[in-house]
Amino acid sequence: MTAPARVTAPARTSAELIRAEEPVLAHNYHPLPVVVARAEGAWVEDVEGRRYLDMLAGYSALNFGHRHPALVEAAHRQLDRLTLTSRAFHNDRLAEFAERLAGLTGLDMVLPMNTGAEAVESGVKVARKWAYEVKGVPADRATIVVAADNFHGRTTTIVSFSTDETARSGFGPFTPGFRIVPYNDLAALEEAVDETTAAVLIEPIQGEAGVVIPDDGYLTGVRELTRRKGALFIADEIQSGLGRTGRTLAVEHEGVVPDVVLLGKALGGGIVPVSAVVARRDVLGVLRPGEHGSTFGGNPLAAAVGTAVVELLEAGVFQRRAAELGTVLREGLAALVGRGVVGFRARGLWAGVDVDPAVGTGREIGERLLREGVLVKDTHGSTIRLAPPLTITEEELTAALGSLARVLA
Ligand code: IF1
Repeated sequence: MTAPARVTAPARTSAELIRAEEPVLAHNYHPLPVVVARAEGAWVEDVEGRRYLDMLAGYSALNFGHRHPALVEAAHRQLDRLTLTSRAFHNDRLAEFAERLAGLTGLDMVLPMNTGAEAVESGVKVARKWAYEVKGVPADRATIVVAADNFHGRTTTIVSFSTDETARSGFGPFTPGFRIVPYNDLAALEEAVDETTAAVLIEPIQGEAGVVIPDDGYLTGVRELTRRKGALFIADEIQSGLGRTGRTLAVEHEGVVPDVVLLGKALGGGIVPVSAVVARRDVLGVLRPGEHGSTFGGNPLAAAVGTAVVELLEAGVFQRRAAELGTVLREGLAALVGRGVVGFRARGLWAGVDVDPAVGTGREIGERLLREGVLVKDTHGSTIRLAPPLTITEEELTAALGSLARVLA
């Protein structure tokens, strides 16, 4: 990587930059002590030039690696033409983005937004409106059923249905109309879904919970139950989607087609925030002009990058890579069970690894791996998440697993 030309004031060191943040940046994160300055592919470089293998990939927002050439090229090309019009006018990028994203997911219609939480909020609003106008639920009586240990974002409505006290406490009063059932429990879902239910909103694999994969048949059961009871099946694929699990969408592992799919993170290629609600026409068709919107939703720069992301996924190469390298990941983790790892869950290039608490907390393992030149993020307790870019090579993945073995020894 060529370092950019130095500008005016002498650059501050990592330590100086970390110190400078303290009085002026809200403390809503506790980052590992590394200050990234450059990145390419699966590798990041800190201010002092130390290199690290990125095994977090922006929580799956960097599925195509840092600065994928095709995505950077699409962004540069659009930056030199048009970046924002608002939706008060059409722009020449949005039709193709919507057509190709709908085609990729097998659904009919797209509502373009920016962050994952906005896609989730938009999905909640559309499901409620569909319940009143199509299903005939009495006004303001619609319920949405969600799973315990969910993670769908940080807005006040979304944390209203979180079961994580850290995400909720201090942010009330909360939005009513949500029912919480245990994940992976069809009997509990059967009981919670009734004539007031607009939708069931679940992650096909629970990310923040620690890459929790439901039993085979669960997603099929949710699909059958929601169809039988006339409720929408909303799959939050913001973290699990776009190649991460070895398929375009994680629901494909059971051949299930939801009524609504929520996408985000990697849809923006790690360059701009791009999210979307993709759904059947009779669901998104409930929205009429003026009823929902967003200043940046569907902007031409986002649409150009989003289209380039969809183009990367259309051939299925990244999905196959994630599936193939996923075997290397699983075998590597299986070899560590009993050697510091007490259990793991993995699908494609995505794993939740439960480390023996006696060996260390997730945070401590992250700090040790940092010193080994590998970046990971713990989820809870002694569980770490592994989610490298799908462009990682087998050698890089094997090296990362070797580092994990060393820090667990
Ligand atoms: C943070 C967690 C992951 C998501 C799913 C919606 C959203 C997310 C399945 C909202 C976002 C991010 C949020 C980010 C860290 C990361 C995260 F640790 F918070 F839970 F990935 F697991 N649905 N997840 O995973 O998307 O609004 O953030 O674009 O809050 O620190 P967003």
